[in-house]
Amino acid sequence: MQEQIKQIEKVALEELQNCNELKLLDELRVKYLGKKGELTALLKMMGGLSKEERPIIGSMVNKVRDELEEIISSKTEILRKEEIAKKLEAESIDVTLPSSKIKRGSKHPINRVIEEVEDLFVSMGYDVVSGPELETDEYCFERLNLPKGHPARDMQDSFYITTEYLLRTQTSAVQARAMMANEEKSPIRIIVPGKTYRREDDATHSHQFNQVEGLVIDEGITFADLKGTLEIFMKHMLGEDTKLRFRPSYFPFTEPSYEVDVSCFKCMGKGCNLCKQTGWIELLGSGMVHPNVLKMNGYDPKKYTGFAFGTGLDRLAMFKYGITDMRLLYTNDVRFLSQFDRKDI
Ligand code: 2NM
Repeated sequence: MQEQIKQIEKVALEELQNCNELKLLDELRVKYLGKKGELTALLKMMGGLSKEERPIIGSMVNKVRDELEEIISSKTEILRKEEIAKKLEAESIDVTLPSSKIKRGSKHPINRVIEEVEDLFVSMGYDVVSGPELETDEYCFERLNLPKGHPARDMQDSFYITTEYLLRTQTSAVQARAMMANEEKSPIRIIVPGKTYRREDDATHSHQFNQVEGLVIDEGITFADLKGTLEIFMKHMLGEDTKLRFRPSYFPFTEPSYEVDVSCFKCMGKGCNLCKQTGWIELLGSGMVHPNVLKMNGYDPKKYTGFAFGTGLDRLAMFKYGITDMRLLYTNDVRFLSQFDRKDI
C-alpha cells in the first residue's frame, strides 16, 4: 500500500509538472483529490488495515494530499495571473489612434434664431431669462391683468393640467416672475425665449411653438424706446432695408398696444403671394406695460414706465430661411435639418 501511495505521488507530481492549463489543472485536482479521486479511494480502503498500519498509511496519504493541494493552489494562482496578462496583452487599445469619423449634427433653425436674438439683445445690455413651462394661472394670467373670467383669456385656449396649473400660453409669465423676484424693484431689461403651448393644431399653428418676449422697465421709458428697439431687432434679423408699421391693437397687459408689421422681404413691399399683395407681414405684438401689471408685480407706475413685445420664433425662422411649411420645423427630418449646418446663413 505504501508503494501504491508513492507511485500515485510520483505520477501526480509528474503530471502537475507538465500541466500548463487551468482546465487541465482542475481535472488533475478532481483525479487525485476529488470525492472519487485516487487518494480518497485509498483512505476509504483503510478500514481493512491493521491497527498498526492505519496511522502510518493515514498520515502518508494526508501528507501527499497536502502536498498536492499546495502545488495545485499555487500553480492555479500562477496560471490565472498568466491568463490575465495574456488577455490584457491581446486586448490592449492604442488610445493614440484617430477615431472613426462621426457626422456632426446641425443646429436646429429655431435654435439658430434664438441664439441670434440672444446675441443681439445681450449686446444691448439685456439679460436672457427662462422659467417653467408648467405655469400657474396666477403668473400666466392673473399677474398679467387677465383675471378669471376676462374675455381675453379666450384668445389663448390652453392645456390645463389642474384648475391652477397649465402649460404656459406665453412667456410673459416669466416676465411677471422677474418683476416679482426683483426685490429692490430696480429697472429691468430682459428677453425670455422659450416654448409655449396653445390648444390649436393646423397647417399654420402647432400646439407647441417658440416665442421670444422682451420687457424693459425704467424711469422715463417711452414708446420711442419701443419703436427704436424693435427697429434694431427687425433690421438685424431680416435686413437693413426692413421697414416697420405699428397698428393699434389690444393686449390685456399693455396699454396702448400695437401689432407690428414688417415690410415684405420677398417683394420689398411691392406685393407678392407671401404678403398676400399687401407689402406687409405681421410679425410682432407690443405695447407699453399696463399700469395694472406694474402695480400687481410690485412696481410703482408713478415712478416707472415700460415697454414689452413678443414674437413667434417659428415664423421668424421661416421667413429668415425661406421655409414654407411649418411642420418641417417639428418633424425632425434630417434631410431638412442638415441644411442648417452652413456658416453663411
Ligand atoms: C406680447 C405683446 C405685447 C408682453 C407683456 C409683458 C408683461 F410682462 F410686461 F406684461 N410681457 N410680454 C407682451 C406685450 C407680449 O406678445 C405678443
